[in-house]
Amino acid sequence: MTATPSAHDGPVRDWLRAAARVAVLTGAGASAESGVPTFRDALTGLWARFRPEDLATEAAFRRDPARVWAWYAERREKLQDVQPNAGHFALAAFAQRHPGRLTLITQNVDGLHQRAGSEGVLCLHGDLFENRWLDLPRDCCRIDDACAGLPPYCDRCGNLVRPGVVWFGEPLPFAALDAAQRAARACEVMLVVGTSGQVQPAGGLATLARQAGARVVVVNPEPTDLDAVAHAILAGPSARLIPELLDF
Ligand code: BJW
Repeated sequence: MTATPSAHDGPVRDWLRAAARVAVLTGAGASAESGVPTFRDALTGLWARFRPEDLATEAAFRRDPARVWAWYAERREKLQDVQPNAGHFALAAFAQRHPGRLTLITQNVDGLHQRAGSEGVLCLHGDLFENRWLDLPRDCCRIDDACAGLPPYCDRCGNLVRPGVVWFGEPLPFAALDAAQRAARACEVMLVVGTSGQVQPAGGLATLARQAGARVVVVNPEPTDLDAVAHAILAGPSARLIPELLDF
């Protein structure tokens, strides 16, 4: 295993050039340089200020829907002011130059990959800008006609609208996870970008890729749970390293 601060040192660019199939798994760090807080950074991460069990579980929403709704509404608001960074754009541009070669898998719910122009992004943890019903919708539940409220609700049955993200203890969207697992098994190189690797089953994709024979490359300024799975670690920020890696 090699650990370097530059994409130009070491073999990673050669691996990428030779690979017919590349999978990229991104996490919150991929958006950090856009100004979006990560979850587990000790000082600025969301979980340094909030407890996930108070805000990112279905039980928390049922207990205090107004509080959870307000927290997500504030995050949506802040995201209106941020822009994709050079890492997001480099991934989108690479996919356009090399159709069919790159599968982009993200744990992020911020929509920045899509805003940078990436298509077919596999969103494992949903989309912060989508809404869905808390309980199985009945005939009366029409999301576009939900009554304004904090959160909005169905005025016939009282069903609540919730953010379309995946909370702890909830299953990931089957189609996205299935496609991500297939991409992990099929790729020759997997880039693991800006994730602590602590959350499952997303973090397990790197192990899956390695077991299937792929080179695994971690891009992250800090040590992660997935370093042990990696063939190479590029110890730096993704907005600098991803454009350097994918410049062909
Ligand atoms: C930079 C950088 C720069 C900074 N450049 N890098 C097996 C073992 C143990 C537990 C489990 C298990 N399987 C399942 C679990 C439970 C749980 C889990 O994993 N818990 C662990 C935390 C212990 N998993 C689940 O509950 C999942 N569901 C599930 O498994 O369901 C099973 C089921 C099946 C059938 C029926 C029912 C259930 C769901 C997980 C959902 C995660 N949701 C969240 C919130 C989304 C909504 C929201 O935004 O509020 O998703 S939690 C949060 O963590 C968010 C993220 O997507 C996710 C991952 O975080 P990420 O992206 O890695 O961020 P950080 O902050 O951890 O790391 C950032 C990194 O960036 C750091 O390394 C920095 O160094 C780096 N960085 N600047 C590059 N410039």
